[in-house]
Amino acid sequence: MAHSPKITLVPGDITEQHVDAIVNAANSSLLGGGGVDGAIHRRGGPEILAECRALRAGHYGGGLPTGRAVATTAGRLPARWVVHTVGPVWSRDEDRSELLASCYRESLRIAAELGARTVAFPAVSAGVYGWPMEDAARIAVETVRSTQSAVEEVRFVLFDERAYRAFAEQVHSS
Ligand code: AR6
Repeated sequence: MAHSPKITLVPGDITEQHVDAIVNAANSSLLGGGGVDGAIHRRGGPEILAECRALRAGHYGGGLPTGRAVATTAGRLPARWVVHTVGPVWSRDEDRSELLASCYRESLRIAAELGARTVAFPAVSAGVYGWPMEDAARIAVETVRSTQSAVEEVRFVLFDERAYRAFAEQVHSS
């Protein structure tokens, strides 16, 4: 039965999480980058990139659009799958919140299709893509809370103290 997943917060590194699926804050090329994307490919090994390349050669020739998600193996990581999603670059002039919410909804949809029950997310768009952390945390928590899913647990894995505090504030204040 579908409910809204239980939310947990964990400080640390998403590549170390023993969950069914971890979400990667990728870019539309799917071919790697810095931040959490770099860490996932480094720790997960070349199998992940090989599947990403195959996706680019096939269905995603033009890249993965912002707000969408796609899964690959997790290679050597302790998870079973990596769900790659592309967050929006933060803009002062344009409200792109719906695209960021879509990253969480689409990642949960893809994870549930695979049969994942536990899914770990980083703070998508809140690093290189410049999204203010408090607002990124609000959108992440609100979106998961308003999504019905077969996924039972969403674990936000927060890499630094500031991110952890922002997510804790959202979870406990609303
Ligand atoms: N575990 C958990 N969180 C992490 C980790 C980690 N190992 N490493 C970084 N973070 P970012 P974005 C945090 O920049 O803003 C890449 O180059 C980080 O502190 O990884 O969506 C892609 O290829 C921040 O809070 O993702 C894209 O080009 C959060 O994860 C672009 O960056 C997201 O930061 C995507 O930028």
